[in-house]
Order: sequence, then C-alpha cells, then structure tokens
Amino acid sequence: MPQAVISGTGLYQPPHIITNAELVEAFNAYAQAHNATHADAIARGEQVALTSSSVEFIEKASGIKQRYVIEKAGVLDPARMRPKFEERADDQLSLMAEIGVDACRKALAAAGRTGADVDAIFCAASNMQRAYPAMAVEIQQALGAGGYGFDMNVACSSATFAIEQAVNAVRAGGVKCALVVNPEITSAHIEWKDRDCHFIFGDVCTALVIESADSAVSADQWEVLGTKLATQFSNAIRNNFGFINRSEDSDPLARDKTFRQEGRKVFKEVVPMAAAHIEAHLAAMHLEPTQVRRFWLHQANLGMNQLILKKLVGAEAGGDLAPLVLDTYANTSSAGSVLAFHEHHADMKPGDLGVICSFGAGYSIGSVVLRKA
Ligand code: CO8
Repeated sequence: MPQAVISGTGLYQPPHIITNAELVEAFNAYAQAHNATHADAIARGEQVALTSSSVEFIEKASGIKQRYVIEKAGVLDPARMRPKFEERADDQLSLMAEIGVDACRKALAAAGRTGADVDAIFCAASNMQRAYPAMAVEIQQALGAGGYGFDMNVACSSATFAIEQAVNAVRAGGVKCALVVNPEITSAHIEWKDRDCHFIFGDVCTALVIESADSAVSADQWEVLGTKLATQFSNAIRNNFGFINRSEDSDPLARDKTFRQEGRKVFKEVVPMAAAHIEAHLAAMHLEPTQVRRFWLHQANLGMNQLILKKLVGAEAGGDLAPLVLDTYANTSSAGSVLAFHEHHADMKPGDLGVICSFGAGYSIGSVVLRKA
C-alpha cells in the first residue's frame, strides 16, 4: 500500500478582526435596546431581561481574545447581529467555494502541486452553504482538478474525518493527490444575540494536500501513521437548521436554527473522551503520549486543552507542546486543529511525532498521528 503524506497546508484568513471589546459593546447595545423595547413584558415577568456580556468573562472562560470574520458591520450592528452577505448569482463562485479555493491554492503551492494534479476533493465543514451541487465539485472545477469531490459534515471533527477519507483513498491506490478543505463560515450560524455563545466562533478556511509518498515533491512532508475516528450521539451541541424547516412552518430565525450548546456539559463530557481517545489511539500504535513532540488540539477552549494535556502528559497546554491559535482566531470549528498544525509545525525535526485531534458536536472525535519525514 502507498504511504500517505500531508505535503502542504493552506489558510484563508478573513479580512476583518472583531476584538472582545468591540463584540461586547455591540452585544450590550443590543441587549439594552431589547430590554427597553420589552420593558413592559419584563416588568410583568413575562420576559427575562437580557444581561450584559463582559470582556473579562470571555477571556477567563474561553481564552479567546478576538476572532476573524468575513463580514463585520452586520455582526456589530445592534439592530442586525448577523453578517450581511450579498446573494450571488448561480454562475458566480459561491462564498464557501471562494474561500475554499483560496486555501486550496495556497496548500497546493506549498506542496509544489497545481489543481491539475488533484484527483479527489473532500470539502468538510460544520455547515454547507447549500444542499447541492456539492461545494467540493464547485471547488474542483475552479481549481481545474480531475477525479471527484464530495461534501461532508461531522461538525468540529469534519477535518479529521475527511483526512481519514483522503488517506484511505490514497492508500487504496485510486487517488494520487487529494485535497481536504475546511471552509468554516461560523459567523453565519452562531447566535450573536446570545451572550452564552456570541464570543465562541470565528471564520477561516484551511486546506491540506494529502498524497502518495511515492510521488510527493514537497520539502515538508508528514507521514500519516494512523487515523482513529469515533462518534457518540449527544444533544449537548445542536443546530436544527435544515431543509425540513420550511415544511414545518417554523421561524427561520428561531433560536434553535443556529448553534446551541450546554457549554459546561460539553466541557465535562468531551475532555475525558478526547484524552482517552488519543491515549487509546497511541497505545494501539505502541506509542506513549510522552513520545509525542506536539499536539495540535481542537481549538474550542483553553481550559479544555489544558485538562486534556494534563491527563495525557501532566503538562500545560499552550506554548510548545500544544500550541494555541484560539486566542487570535477563536473556535474555527473543524479548521481549528488543522490551523494549529498549519501555524505550528515548521520548527519540527525529521522523526518528530505529532497528533492532530478534533472534538465537538455529535459527539465526534478524530485523531491523526503524524511523523515528520
Ligand atoms: N459575559 C458575562 N457572563 C457570562 C457570559 C458572557 N458573555 N456568558 C455566560 N455568562 C455567565 C453565565 O450566565 C453564568 O452565570 P451564573 O453563574 O450566574 O449562571 C456564568 O457566566 C458562568 O457560565 P457558564 O457556566 O456557561 O461558563 P463556563 O465557565 O462553562 O464557560 C464556555 C462557558 C466558554 C462556553 C465553556 O463552557 C466551554 O467552552 N465549553 C465547551 C464548549 C465547546 O467546546 N464547545 C464545542 C462546540 S463547537 C463544535 O462542536 C462545532 C459545532 C458546530 C460549529 C458551529 C459553528 C457556528
């Protein structure tokens, strides 16, 4: 079987930053206006007044200091509180495909490849812009790639689950060079009006080239030693948006049509699952966590990563062993662990081991064990 390697990474970084201070200012203006409009109902006890958000809480509870977004004015407009995107004609490249193509081109350049070398594209993200045609097929055409492409969604674990599909396709011999692309436009499916989660997410797109080691030309190659995926049903992170909504005559702007979670529950349940998953994956490969030079963990919450690292190797997250990108990018859903890998691998030496690990809605957990070639 051919060995699969990651031979290039690419990142689309949105043009706008929203700091915690800007975010909190907009939310508090919205809450104040909301409370004034509903003052009578609040006084009668029929509605609950919205309470203020705070920069201190956000930084302490999550480790997030800012996030990148594709469109900023709509998010920060207290009368709107969601991004404002222009609808595009069918013959224009869609927004998701546009950021996907940008990240893919950068990953291909890093791998010394062009679109013509690609024969499979896995577009993996926690939400898709439309039902069909698949975003992956649109990206395939824009890149001039051959073969096939399809979309897949496993929420925050979409990227690691797609990596396994790409690696298996390369190992089976049917695919020589694959792209895994994660266009995460989280700003369009979080509820910016909910102070419990308005600070959590940011937009970004990552891409990876995964190809056969026999023909890879990149100076920076990472052997994929193994992948391990797991799911376990949970309603603790949920979004009910979908094609059935219109037949249910439900409100498209209702709270349950965007991201919802029981943050504490997720924290408590997922940390032990993720640590045990990584440990079991490494053990099956006769490896100890202490042999791993770097963990590129899912970027959801600083405290989560600290606990996972502590359970695995008794060390603190952040810095060299499990670098964080969460402070500047926030949670970018499936792109987070790939983004950590993209930004923090250049210093590693041949033979060094690393683990990419994602965890999130589903629940879903995916780990990928890498060795610098
Ligand atoms: N400002 C001030 N106070 C606040 C705020 C705020 N913004 N928000 C909440 N509070 C208050 C609460 O009301 C509460 O007050 P009280 O004690 O009086 O009830 C107090 O602060 C504490 O609240 P919490 O217990 O909720 O705070 P936590 O310490 O648990 O922190 C976190 C909240 C940061 C959300 C934390 O629980 C966490 O990070 N949990 C894990 C979350 C996580 O990793 N989720 C992953 C989901 S991502 C995923 O899987 C992908 C899904 C698809 C992507 C969708 C993209 C849009």
